[in-house]
Amino acid sequence: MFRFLHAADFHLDSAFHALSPQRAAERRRESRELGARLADEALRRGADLMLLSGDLFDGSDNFRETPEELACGLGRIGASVFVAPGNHDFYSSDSPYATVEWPENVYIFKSGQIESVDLPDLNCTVHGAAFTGPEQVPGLLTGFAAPEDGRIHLMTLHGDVEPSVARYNPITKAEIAASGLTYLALGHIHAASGPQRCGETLWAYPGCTEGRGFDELGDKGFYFGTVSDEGVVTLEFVPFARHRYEIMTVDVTGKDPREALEAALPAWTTDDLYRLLLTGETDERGIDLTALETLFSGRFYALELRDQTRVRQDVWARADEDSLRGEFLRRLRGRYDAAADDKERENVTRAVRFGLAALDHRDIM
Ligand SMILES: [Mn+2]
Repeated sequence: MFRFLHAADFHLDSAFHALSPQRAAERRRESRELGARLADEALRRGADLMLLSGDLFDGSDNFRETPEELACGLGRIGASVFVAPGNHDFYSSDSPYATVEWPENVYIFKSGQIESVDLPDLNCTVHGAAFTGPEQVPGLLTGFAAPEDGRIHLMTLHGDVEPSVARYNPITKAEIAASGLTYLALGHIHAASGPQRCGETLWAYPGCTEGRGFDELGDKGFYFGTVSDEGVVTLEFVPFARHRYEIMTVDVTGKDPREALEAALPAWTTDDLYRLLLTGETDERGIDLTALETLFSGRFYALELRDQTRVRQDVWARADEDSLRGEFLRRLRGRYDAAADDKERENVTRAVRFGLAALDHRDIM
């Protein structure tokens, strides 16, 4: 029996454009600690090998320290580490895989041909290949079949299973089924796939280790796997991200927005980045987003509030009045009813709020 850690898509040195410059710098700094954190985790769990399936770096113009610190962290593990470069960190003579000194236990696949490394102590062979450019159109797994030699056969690859467009190492399920592999450790897709089976081969995407935006929500991490002597693989997903992205919808109809938020939020959000969508109906004053942000922002790593509420129906009640207010409401009501979509209704709602505030000499929020 042996144990392995499978991770991918670190995208180190991502820019984090959507964050404040201070938060962005902090997250880039944190991301440089990933190698050390993974090493601690691999040592604590007694991993016998590590499979890293590409896109470890976001691009080719890294801070020099980033690959150096990753190399340093991985060197502490002692166990063998296998890296299959992907489309963002493809192998070339000026990539960090060539320019940084990697420790002896780290094996980097460098070519667009499958290479195989025997690990006799584990009765195992690890196969892999690299992207050598930003795209890899011929599938790297095409025609591959592991020898029937009684060994466990693992492979690490960056690639796209059954893609609609073949740009990033297209892999068919038939090829996986014909591969004879015990486990195919993939990278490229940023959501964890769960264990998948084609023929006798188990395969999975662990997803990215850290979400980078509101399109990468929830827990992110890696797979920790066990291979029995009979070649049965079990996978455990290990959440490992420092910060999670979450989108939450809070209906504030008939409630004080502050209380509605208090009731809806989980107890612990300090490390996480939240987008809170306020929905439902509000009175003509709407929601004071700035005040809410001041109240709540300290509870989050980063907070984004969006007002998607509609103005309550009774706001229109005085549309029959023979007054400036009545005239204003009648005109806006006409536009609201004729609005083609939600966006337009939202604009009319905003106009109603601003207009009524002006008529009542209230401050506009
Ligand atoms: Mn990729």
